[in-house]
Amino acid sequence: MLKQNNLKKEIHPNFNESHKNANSAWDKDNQAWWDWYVSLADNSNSNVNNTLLELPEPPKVKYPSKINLKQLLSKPYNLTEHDIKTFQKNGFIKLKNVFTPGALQVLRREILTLLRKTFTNYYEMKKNRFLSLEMMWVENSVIREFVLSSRIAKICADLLSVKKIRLYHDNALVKESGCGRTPWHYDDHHFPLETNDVITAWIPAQAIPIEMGPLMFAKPIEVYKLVKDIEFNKSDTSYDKKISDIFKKEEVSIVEEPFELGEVSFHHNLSFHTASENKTTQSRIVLANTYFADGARVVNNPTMISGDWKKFIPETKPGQIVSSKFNPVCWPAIN
Ligand SMILES: O=C(O)CCC(=O)C(=O)O
Ligand SMILES: [Fe+2]
Repeated sequence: MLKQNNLKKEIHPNFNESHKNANSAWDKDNQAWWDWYVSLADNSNSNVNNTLLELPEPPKVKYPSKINLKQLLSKPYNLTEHDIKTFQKNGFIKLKNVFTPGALQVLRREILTLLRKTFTNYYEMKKNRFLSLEMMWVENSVIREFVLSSRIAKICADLLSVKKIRLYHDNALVKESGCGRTPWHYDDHHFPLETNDVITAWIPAQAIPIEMGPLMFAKPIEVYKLVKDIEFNKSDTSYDKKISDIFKKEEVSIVEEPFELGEVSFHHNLSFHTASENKTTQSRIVLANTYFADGARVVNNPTMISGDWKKFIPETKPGQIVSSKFNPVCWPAIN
């Protein structure tokens, strides 16, 4: 069954015009950052009279016990040399069966509970929004298992071919029904880390069909060189449009594929990516954990595009090595 859609096009009211200069620091929270950020996506090709695909709630499965979950999240994944080469060539990889349906049901339940707690009128306000939560692992012991998971962290260290990695941050990235596109970007723009050994594990808490807006990637990794000199524009959709035009003109290969339940993508901070609108009636709930090679420093000049970074790396100045209590070593596992 199809429903009326109303994809968001206007700049969200939380966007503050006072940010005249992309070189200034971001002075608001992470949610305001995402409200601003998705307003930079070009949605001119999406038809407001479009229809939403009616999807049922994800099917219920048996919950794993606490001990079982801990074991699942620390069990090594069978990563091959070919996987590592593919990641290093393309800048991303999608791996199936990283998590079980039971584990993901726990993750989804927990993120939904936090959304309801954080946004008191969650069900009324969520339509067309990109909602985000971060630093969940500090307070929530269940989410902590997923963020500090040695199964995930070892995959990340192996894909980067580094010995030791730390957490930059966790992020629930919730693209609600009717929310428009995520702009084209690479994360090197966003993370104020003086290294390219940075990787994000993008963990869907349900299957993501094409209509829900799975993360999509341009490949190989080098395509960032085609667009790295395009100036970021903080107040309109021109940056997103220019990237898209160049990729079309250069016939860059774009991978937009659904995520089956249990599938996780891993992307490098130089990998260009975007995501389409959520044209379904269900929330696209994802946990995105970013890790980096131990020893990295904060860049000398973080900008507004680096968002709320001081919250993720407290008590650390530009130029200093990142090792705060919120950036624990996740691989090798401590316990
Ligand atoms: O979830 C999205 O739509 C975008 C996520 C993203 O850009 C990232 O995880 O780096
Ligand atoms: Fe990103």
